[in-house]
Amino acid sequence: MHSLDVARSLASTLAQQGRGIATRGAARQPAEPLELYDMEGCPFCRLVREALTDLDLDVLTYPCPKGGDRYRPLVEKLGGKQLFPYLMDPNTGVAMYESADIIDYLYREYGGRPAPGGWRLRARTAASLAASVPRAGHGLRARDAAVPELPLILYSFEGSPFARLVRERLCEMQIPYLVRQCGRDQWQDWVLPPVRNALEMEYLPTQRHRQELMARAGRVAVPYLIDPNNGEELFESERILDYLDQHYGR
Ligand SMILES: N[C@@H](CCC(=O)N[C@@H](CS)C(=O)NCC(=O)O)C(=O)O
Repeated sequence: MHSLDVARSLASTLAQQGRGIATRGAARQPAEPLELYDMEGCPFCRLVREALTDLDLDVLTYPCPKGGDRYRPLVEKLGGKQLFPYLMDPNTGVAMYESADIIDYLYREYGGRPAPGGWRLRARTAASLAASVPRAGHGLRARDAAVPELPLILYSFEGSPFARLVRERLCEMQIPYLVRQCGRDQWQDWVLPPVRNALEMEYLPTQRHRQELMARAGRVAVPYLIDPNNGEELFESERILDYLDQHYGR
């Protein structure tokens, strides 16, 4: 069952046509993490998350699935409607709807370069819509769950088929989490961890959170979840999903 989910998530990644995997970094990092009110299965939110991976910007994600009652009312109070994505930047006080405007803002404010051409193209939105299809509604609807006191921390990058499964569950459970971006920035990052191990390849990550993960956990694999509420830390999407169900599911 889990492997079928992974295969369907991989189909999503393929529909993204390579976006949301590599990072080219930001010209400057925000002092406070950006805040994104998001639905994992929403094609417009996906475009914003792809830009965040490209820019290597961490983001505090507040899941707003359909039927969710935790963060949706706040967005309506602040911006006047329940429409997602909605970005809040505590560093500048800027808050906005509309994926294309958010992407322009992120590149202008932090990228030090204009948003790559094409973010506004219909073809790009269509590809993002196509990426939602294999996941058949996952990461869109709320399910009953407890809310942790502190947001969880997830080492992830947008295009990871394994991390997507975890983000979907966090979204459905309306559990806030801080994404530590682990986009690939050198060819060695493209060699999957089991292959790296089998080849006994020396792997020296250069991306900041990959380095952090190596120092912290002894290896680099995404997703990696830290639960600051009880000190639990774990690799492996299937284990992480079980953990979330056991600790926060109702
Ligand atoms: N033009 C907007 C479209 C956003 C949009 O339509 N988002 C949908 C989800 S995919 C939404 O928020 N629907 C309202 C809801 O789910 O309550 C953008 O690009 O950000």
